[in-house]
Amino acid sequence: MIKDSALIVVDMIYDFIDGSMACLEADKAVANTVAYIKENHPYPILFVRDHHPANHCSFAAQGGPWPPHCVQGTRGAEIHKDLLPFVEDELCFFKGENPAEEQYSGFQGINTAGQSLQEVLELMEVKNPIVCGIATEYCVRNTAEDLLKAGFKVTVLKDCLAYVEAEGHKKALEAMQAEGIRLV
Ligand code: VGL
Ligand code: ZN
Repeated sequence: MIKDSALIVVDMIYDFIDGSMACLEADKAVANTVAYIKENHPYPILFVRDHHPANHCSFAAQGGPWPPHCVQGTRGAEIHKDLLPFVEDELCFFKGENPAEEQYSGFQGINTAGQSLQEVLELMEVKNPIVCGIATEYCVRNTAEDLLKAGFKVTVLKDCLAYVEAEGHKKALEAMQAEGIRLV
């Protein structure tokens, strides 16, 4: 395990795994994340959760690009059961709750105590966050880039990612690497 680190698991949520926005390689990404956690005992483990109201602006009915997904109170908004043993409520950060705003990045996600992911990382003196999750092209990339901009040294676990499109996944990985995000 890397010193001063934390694992940030992004949107390993049913709608991105087997639901309305099922992503490629999602089962593998979840299994590899569980294996990574068991082998490395990363601490802390933070979870980002896409968590939309039913009328969210990113849904097609409102003119957005996506089918309804991760709607608050539905199974599709829940974290995969294999990860639940590692979830602590105060380390879950919700995003996309404002109906009028798209929010791909988990960086400004908020826990139920009202603390942001950024704030909690700083409180825990995390310097070297490790990111995995779904989808590479959207939430993973935006979260990793926001961390980098804020001065964190960022690592992405490339075998623990799922994606909307193979080509977009590949391009996002190349872009992140060129920006200084470490891929392992
Ligand atoms: C995401 C599309 C819509 C993501 C969230 O987490 O990558 N993508 N909402
Ligand atoms: Zn969303």
